[in-house]
Parts: sequence; structure tokens; C-alpha cells
Amino acid sequence: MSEEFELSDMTEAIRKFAEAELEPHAVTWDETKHFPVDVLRRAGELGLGGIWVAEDVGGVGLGRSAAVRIFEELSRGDTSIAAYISIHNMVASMIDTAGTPEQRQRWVPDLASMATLGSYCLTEPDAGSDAGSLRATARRDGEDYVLDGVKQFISGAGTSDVYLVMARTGGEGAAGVTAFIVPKDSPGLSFGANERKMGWNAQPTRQVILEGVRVRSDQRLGAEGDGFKIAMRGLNGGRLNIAACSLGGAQWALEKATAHLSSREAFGGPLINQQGLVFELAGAQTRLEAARCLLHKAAAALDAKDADAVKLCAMAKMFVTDEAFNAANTALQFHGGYGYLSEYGIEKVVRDLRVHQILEGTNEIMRVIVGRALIKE
Ligand code: FAD
Ligand code: 2MC
Repeated sequence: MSEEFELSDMTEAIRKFAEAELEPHAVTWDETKHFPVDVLRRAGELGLGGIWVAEDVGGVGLGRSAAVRIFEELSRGDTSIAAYISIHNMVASMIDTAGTPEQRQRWVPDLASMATLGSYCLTEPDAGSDAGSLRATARRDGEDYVLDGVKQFISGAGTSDVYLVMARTGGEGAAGVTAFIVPKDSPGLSFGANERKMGWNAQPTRQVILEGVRVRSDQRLGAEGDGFKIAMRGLNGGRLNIAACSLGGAQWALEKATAHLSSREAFGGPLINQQGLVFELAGAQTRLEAARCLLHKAAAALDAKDADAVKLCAMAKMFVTDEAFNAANTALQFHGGYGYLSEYGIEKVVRDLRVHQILEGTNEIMRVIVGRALIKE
């Protein structure tokens, strides 16, 4: 079977899944801060836990171009849940690509099926954008490492079963960082309170606290000092998926706005007859389409391991998440007062999309990455 055929089959199944299992519940999950683990397990049955993970360890083996199409579909149902699934995939694929044969067999199949859930732990209270300055330590003790430190803003924390933790084994800077696989039941691992936040309420965000957490050396992912690069390579694809989640949420909101303006009567006819509004819709849709083109170009570059893939991923993350936030905000405006009410789901999309301009590297950091690449070229 060709990848194209399998992909169209899979995106169709995901559209149905998003419409049936996510969209009807999205507003309630946001209000009640409910993390629907049972629904995530069903997502796992569709192959959504290991989209670009190799098939020999339970993944679907698709590429990044396929992944962005899948995340756009998924986020039409619930942006927050789609984004968590992206982070989970990032963890599974990092172990798949950087792990030893034993690590791949031990950790990846359960992550790919979403029998276990994963969290990605890079950020610290005093190290966000400047991730290379992180302070969590991993001290060698015989055959083991002992981990100490605090990770901040960790998505899925407290519920996830597997924590991919970046900690310092060497000197200052990015070259001193090593990655570790830490299971939830490790003695010394604990979690902060679920943060109260503007959006992404259907998934928990907590501190991950490491106090003398002992891991065996076979839980070290890659060599000592490789952790930062492993983390960054994971983020390249993560940034594309977050952009795809923005695109799906914004596209859904714009379609709702078009329907609303078509049925809402004022000044003697449907509001869609007001050319000023249609022009604005046309402009927003055009900018989303341009954003989609850049996203697909960046995904193809990452699949092809092109030399400019990192730059294109950063460009796409910045451009798509900015344009999509603006489009969703326009959709809210065109709903008038109804856009401001929770039950329409539009204000939730605006709140969810806002954080995509901040996490997985702020849009200022994306400009830093693009700028550095331009200077090098
Ligand atoms: P800072 O780094 O303190 O930045 C503050 C401001 O300064 C920003 O506007 C930033 O863009 C700007 N700035 C900083 N440096 C520069 C510069 N050199 N040039 C120009 N401007 C600059 N992290 C994880 O590891 N795992 C997760 O699962 C995770 N989930 C998250 C979920 C949520 C809901 C949130 C809010 C965050 C999450 N994060 C996670 C953390 C996220 O990646 C960081 O918040 C983000 O990278 C920014 O870091 P910071 O908050 O420390 O901001
Ligand atoms: N892909 C591949 N390799 C990369 C890379 C990337 N995107 N970014 C950096 N590297 C490599 C780089 O090539 C270098 O390798 P070498 O030593 O062989 O030359 C090494 O990593 C160190 O890179 P820098 O020297 O550029 O490191 P610096 O400390 O200057 O930081 C910066 C670079 C600012 C780009 C990085 O710190 C960064 O991306 N910060 C943002 C942090 C971030 O995105 N956090 C997201 C947390 S996860 C999240 O929010 C979730 C919701 C899950």
C-alpha cells in the first residue's frame, strides 16, 4: 500500500475521531480541566501515539508531512488534546531514534499504543528560552545516575508514565546536557500543583520535581553530552505539529464564523452580505493557506533532512502560529457577543492558540533561530 493511500485513510479516520470523540466534549473538558486519558487510549488504537515512530516498535512509520496533516485534522476537534498528543509523539520518537535497541523495545511499544503516556521535560523555573543554561543535575554514582532539580511547565505531568528529562552531567552550556528516561514511579519524583492557566485546560501543566531520583545507566538516552541536541531534534518536528494544531483550530473557527455570518441577520439581510466582513474573511483564509504552504514546505524539508530544515521549521512555527491566532481572533470578532460566550467554543480556541506563540520555543526565539541561519548563510 502506498504511503499516500494509507495517509488519506488515516486522515479520514482521524477526522471522524475528532468529530465524534473530541469536538463534542472540548468546551466541557476546558471548563472542568479534564484530561481525557480514556480518549487518548482510543487515539492510541488509531496509531496516534507513534505517527512517525518506526513500525518494528509499534509505530505507524509515517513522515513529518503526514504528521502535520494529521495534527491539523485532530486539532479541529480539540486543540489542547491534539497538542498533548504531539508532545507524547515527540517523546516516543526521541526514544525511537536516539535509543539503544533495548531501550526502543522496552519503552516505545507502550508509548506508541498510548498504553503509557509521555512528558518532555526541558524547561526549568530559571531556564526557558535559554534552555542550554538548565541547572537540573545528574550525578554519576557507580552504575547509576542521581537526578536533582525542578522542571517547570511540564505538559501531562502527574498523569504521564514516562518523563524524558534533560539534566546536566557536564560543564556549562548545551554540551553539558544529557537526556534520561524517568518512569513515574521512581522514588524521589514528585509533581507540583496543576497550574491555573489561560488555555490548554484539558491537559495538566505541573512542575516535575526530582529529589535524589536514582536511574540506571540504561535509562540514559544517548551519550553523555548529547541531551541538548536530542532535545532540539525532537523540537523541530514538535514545532511543526504545534503550528499544525494552530492551523486546525483557526480553520475550524473561520468556518464557524462564515456559517455564523451567513445565518445572522442584520441591516435587512445576512451579515455575510457586508463586503467589509467578507473581505476580512477572504484575507484571513488566504493568510492561513499561505501559512499551510510554508508548514508543508518545512515538513518536507525535515523529511528530506534538508540543510535548511531547522530554519524552515522555525519560520513555519512563528508564521503559522501568529497567522492562526489572528484568524481565530477575527472569527471571535465576527461572532459578535456570542464569540465571547464559552458555549460556542470560539473563545476557547483563541485562548488555546495564544500559548502556541510562547511554547516549544517562543516566536522571538524562532526569530533568533532564523536570524542566526541568515547570518551563517
Ligand atoms: P523566558 O525565556 O523567560 O522569556 C521571556 C520573554 O523574553 C519571552 O517573550 C521571550 O521570547 C523573550 N526572550 C527571551 N530570550 C530572548 C532573546 N534572546 N531574544 C529575544 N527575546 C527573547 N516546557 C517543557 O520543557 N515541556 C513542556 O511540556 C512544556 N509545556 C508547556 C505548557 C505551557 C502551557 C506553557 C505555558 C509552557 C510550557 N513549556 C514546556 C515551557 C515553554 O517552552 C517556555 O515557557 C518557553 O520556552 C519560554 O520560556 P520562559 O517561559 O522561561 O520565558
Ligand atoms: N535542531 C538540531 N540541532 C540543534 C537545534 C535544532 N533545532 N538547535 C540547536 N541545535 C544544536 C546546535 O547545532 C548545536 O550543535 P553543535 O554544538 O554541534 O554546533 C547545539 O545544539 C547547541 O546549539 P546552540 O549553540 O545554538 O545553543 P544555544 O544555547 O545558543 O541555544 C536556542 C539555542 C536558543 C535555539 C535554544 O536554546 C532553543 O531552542 N531555546 C528554546 C527552548 C525551547 O524551545 N523550549 C521548548 C520546551 S518544550 C515545550 O514548550 C513543550 C510544550 C513541549
